Amino acid sequence: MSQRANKVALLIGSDSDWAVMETCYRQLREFDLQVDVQVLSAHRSPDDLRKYVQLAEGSGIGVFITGAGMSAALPGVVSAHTTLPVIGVPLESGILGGLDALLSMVQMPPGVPVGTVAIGSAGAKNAAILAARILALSDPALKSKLERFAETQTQSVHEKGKKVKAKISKQ
Ligand code: RP5
Repeated sequence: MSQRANKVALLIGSDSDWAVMETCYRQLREFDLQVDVQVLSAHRSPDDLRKYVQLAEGSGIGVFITGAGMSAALPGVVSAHTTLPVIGVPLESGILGGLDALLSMVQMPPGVPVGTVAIGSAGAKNAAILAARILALSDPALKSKLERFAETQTQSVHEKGKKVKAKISKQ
């Protein structure tokens, strides 16, 4: 029998992707999620990638987050080898500023979905929150953490509003 699917596989195409994807890792850990980080490339280590994805479900992975730049085949290839949800984070790498990776991830053919988020660190953070929301469907404690996260975020907007009003009142 396979384990409960409550872990996140965080895959990056190269170590050069980690500087941005560390944001994703930190956000996942803030939700106390178990994260398996792997450098696996669709183009440079295709056999290793396929083997990892095929074994992942049996090892308790519930969702994949994949960050890659340039032609960014990583999330599409992962999605081709699994029925688990796959989130793609397009990364800036090279002269096209991440637009290349964005289009590669978002333009998947019908039948092989990749949920694509924004380019760079905003996308990396949202990928973590989206993965947590997916896992929270079967984890009430994680859902409570997401609710607290949203409340804290709302509170920070209130504080920003107060700061702007204070600046205006001094003018
Ligand atoms: C992609 O190529 C990786 O995801 C990375 O964003 C980009 C460049 O890789 P390196 O040349 O830095 O290893 O496969």
